[in-house]
This record gives sequence, C-alpha cells and structure tokens, in this order.
Amino acid sequence: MTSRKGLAVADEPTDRWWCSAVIYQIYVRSFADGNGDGIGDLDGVRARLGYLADLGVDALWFTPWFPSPMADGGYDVADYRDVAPMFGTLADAEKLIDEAHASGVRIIIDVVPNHCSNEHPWFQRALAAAPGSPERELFWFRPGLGENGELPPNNWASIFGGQAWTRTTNDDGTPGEWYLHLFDSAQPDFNWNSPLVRNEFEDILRFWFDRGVDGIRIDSAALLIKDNDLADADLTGGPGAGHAYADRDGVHDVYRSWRRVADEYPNRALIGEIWLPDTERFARYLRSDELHVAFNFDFLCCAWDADLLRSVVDVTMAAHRPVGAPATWVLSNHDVVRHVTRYGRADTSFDMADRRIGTPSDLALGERRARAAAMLTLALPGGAYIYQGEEFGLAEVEDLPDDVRQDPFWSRSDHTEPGRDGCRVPLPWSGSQPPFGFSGDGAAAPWLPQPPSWADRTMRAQAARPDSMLTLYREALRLRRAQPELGDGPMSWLPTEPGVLAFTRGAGGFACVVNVSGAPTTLPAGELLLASDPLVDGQLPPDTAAWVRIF
Ligand code: TEU
Ligand code: CA
Repeated sequence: MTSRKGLAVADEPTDRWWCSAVIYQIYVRSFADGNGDGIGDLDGVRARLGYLADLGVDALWFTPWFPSPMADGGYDVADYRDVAPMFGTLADAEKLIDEAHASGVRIIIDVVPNHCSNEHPWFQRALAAAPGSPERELFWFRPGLGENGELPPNNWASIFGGQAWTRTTNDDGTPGEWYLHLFDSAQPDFNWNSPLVRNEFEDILRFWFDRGVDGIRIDSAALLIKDNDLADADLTGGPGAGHAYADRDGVHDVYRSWRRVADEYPNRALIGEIWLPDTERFARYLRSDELHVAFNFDFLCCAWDADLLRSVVDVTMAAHRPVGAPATWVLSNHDVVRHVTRYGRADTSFDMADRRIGTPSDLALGERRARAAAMLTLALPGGAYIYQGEEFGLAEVEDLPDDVRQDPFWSRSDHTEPGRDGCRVPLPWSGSQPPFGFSGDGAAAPWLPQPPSWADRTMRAQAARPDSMLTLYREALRLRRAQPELGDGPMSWLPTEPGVLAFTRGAGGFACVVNVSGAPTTLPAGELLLASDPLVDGQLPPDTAAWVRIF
C-alpha cells in the first residue's frame, strides 16, 4: 500500500499522514444500503470503496458504528467493541478495514468518551445498584434538591435542550437519584475521575488499533471533566478553565494518556472534536504529547466574506504554529447545515445555537460559492475533510416531514428546533427516483425520505457531466495529489484587490485565488490548472476560485 505522493505507508514510522490527508466522512446510516432494509451499512460501504478510492481521498472517517439504540444516531454507544447489527458485524468491519487498506485508504473511527447509551451494561448495572455504590461511581448520580429531591442537583442545561439531569426510579417505584447527561437523557455522562473509566477507554483504543484502525475521532473531546462540586454554572460564560464542564484543564491528562496508547502503534492519529471560541486554548489539545489534529470549526462557521475568511486562516495558522500541529479545513459535517444552503443565505455564517432552518437560500449562488470554497479548502495548508454528499453538491433537506425527524434536538426543543436530520438524508447514487440507488430494487424505503429533485444530483448523473460538482472534486483531488506544494507546508498571501483571497503555496510556484467580491478579478500570470467556474474574458468572475501554476 502506498499513500499520496508515493510514500510507503503501513508501518513507516516517519509518515505523518494526518498532516496532509483528505478525509471523507461517512455517516454510515445514510451512505449506502447493502441489504435492502433502507438503512446504510458496512456492506454498502464495501461495495463503494472503489468509488471512494477513485474520488481520491486518503482516509474514511466513520461516524459511530457500534451497537446502539440510536437515540442520537449512534452517539449513544451500548458496546464499544462491536458493530451494530443494523450496520453489519465485527467481521464486516475487519474486512472493510483490510479492503480499504488494500486500496490505499486509511480508516478512522469515532469514539464517544463523554457518555454512553443508557443501555450500556455499566449504566444498567448502575441503575440496579444502590446510591453510593461503586457501580454508580462510573457516572454522575446525585440526590435531587428540594424537600423531596424533586429538583435537579444543579442548573446545567443539556446541549440538546432541556435540563442536563434525569431522575431515576427505584425498584419499588419511588423516585430515586438523578443522573447527569450533557446531551440526551439516553446518553449518561461517564465520571472521568474513575480509573475504571480511564482504563476502559485505553483498552477500547487498543481494541480498534489492533484491528488496523488508523485514527480515532474523539467525540465531544473537551467535555469529559466536570466541576466535582457540580456547582450551578454561569450559563452565560464561555468554555475555559473555570467552566463547569467545557475545556477544564484536567482533560489534558486524559489525552496525554491516549497519546501514549496511540504511540504504541505506528502511524496512528488522534483527532479531536473540539468546539472552542479561544484558539489558544484549542491549540493546547494539539501539544506534542496530546492529540495530533482537531477540527477547525472557526473555518466551518465563517461567513463567505474575504476579510473574515482571511482572518480565520491567519488565526488558525498562528494558533497551530507554536504547537507544531497541522491545521484542518472543514466546510460541513453531520451536525451542521449543508454549506450549499448556508452559502446561499443572506447570512452565510453558521451558528450551532441558531441553525436558521427554513431561512430563504439561493441554492444556485450557494452551489457556486461551495465550488469555490472546496478549492479554497483543498489548497490551504494541512488536512481537509469532505462530508459525504458535498461532492454531489447536496443542499440541506429543509422540508422533511415532522413525523420522520429523529434528532433529539427536535424532541428536546418542544419541536421548535428542527435539528440535524436535513444533512443526514441517504445519498443519491443513480436512477431517476428514490431511493436513487441508495438501496437495491425492492428494498424498504430509505430511513429518511430523499427529495425527488435529487435526480440530477446522483453520483451517476454527475459523473457524466464535466461541469458537475463531482467532476470538480475529482479534478481538485487529483491535482492536490499531483502538485507537490499542496497539503502541509508553507503559504504566503499575495496582494489583491479588496474582496479577493490569493495565496501561494510552497516556494511560490502554486497559487490559489478566490474571488469573494462582486467584480471580476485578474489572475496571476501562469498556467490555469483548474477553475471552479469558467473564466469570463480571461478574468476570474465573482464567487469563483482558480488554481494557477505560476510562471
Ligand atoms: O457533537 C458535539 C456537540 O454537539 C458539541 O460539541 C456541542 O456543539 C458543543 O459542545 C457546544 O458547546 C458530537 C457529535 O458530532 C454529535 O453528532 C453528537 O450528537 C454529540 O457529539 C453527542 O455525542
Ligand atoms: Ca442496510
């Protein structure tokens, strides 16, 4: 197996593949259905490994594939060492890992350390055990406040809405202690003060590294350590050293020990999901004895505005430089509004707290900007992420019927926040009507309905069109592998007209120009390698990007 740029991979100790990798995110449930039950699965992925290798990505990140009641799309894990029957078997996962490696593609899995499922055997045992028992010490059980314990132990709120505590019921039917859940009530938080919890997760990492997994995406990585006093939180304060549970200093010990586990194996990467406003504190997770990389959500949230984008790039590079970690660039994932929709709105930024589902969006404009943004993303220094379906130019599905919505954001907000289902609709592969090749003939309907308008968005339809989003991604990924300056390495800004981003890579032989202004702009002299839309009179039109080999 060889990686991009011909490095020998597998067990070569010096191959820091995560520094330049293009990582494709697979939301398993919605990628491809191999057995016709309307739910994506590992067989469906295995059947499309050829597509993914041809697309030109370096690694696949799988959202959680473990057994789960699916209260939060699998982020409620009942067994960290197996595969959900709806997705396949552990043997299927092992086959998939081997087959991907054989085609030169790495595998990243998603480990959820902050919480498990309420069906996890440890939580079931804790529920059955008495208050104060060692079983309950693995979680956060507390008596309630008020005369009869009828009030939650503190004022913490669930990130999905409502309170962060749920009251248990004793065997005799009387109300019992409360337990903490920063997300859904089906996701009890682990107590990371417990050495058993710490050992368990180190063992889970080894379990998957032993099976050849190349990287671990760490879910909600900044939330593990709680204020031991469980004092009321200042709900207006941001994350940081004094926050009740986000980004507390103690969390770094956990990742130092995870790094020691990863370093027992060659070429394994730890990837943090870390949403933090303070980039200096964010970079602490990337010190040389902690995580290798983390998602850059500032870039994802940034509006389509040249000055703001440039400032995010500068702040990102400045934050990563002192810790020697590579940056990453992300436009979409399974938690956010698809960026074609976002870029077509009047406000093109993304805010987790205000997703603005149903806001008017000019999708043609959004797609044009998404094309340019893809080229920007793939030209910046470091690694890049692609969320499944962005290479087809899919927009957010904003008109899902309410009765199919599954995201706990929807149920926990009293049906005021539609949630994240609209970016999780099963992919269209071929054909002119649902299920668009997501499942085979005679299959059950996809678990979320696909819009009939996706007929011209299928992989098959786009593969045949030179001007499609898929063709652009293929061409950009092919060029990224062929241009020696791309991936990790230096960049320098070029002087431009207002509203234009332009930078060179490496020693200056490669330039990326992104026109975010309303007027055409001139390209540097050289060979045009790729443009996200055609040039007009030799000029780069608005909302268009170009890659140029400079003479
Ligand atoms: O998302 C984490 C998440 O939602 C938080 O990072 C949150 O936005 C932030 O802490 C607010 O300050 C991950 C998964 O990506 C998501 O799909 C899961 O629902 C969630 O964790 C729970 O596991
Ligand atoms: Ca299936």
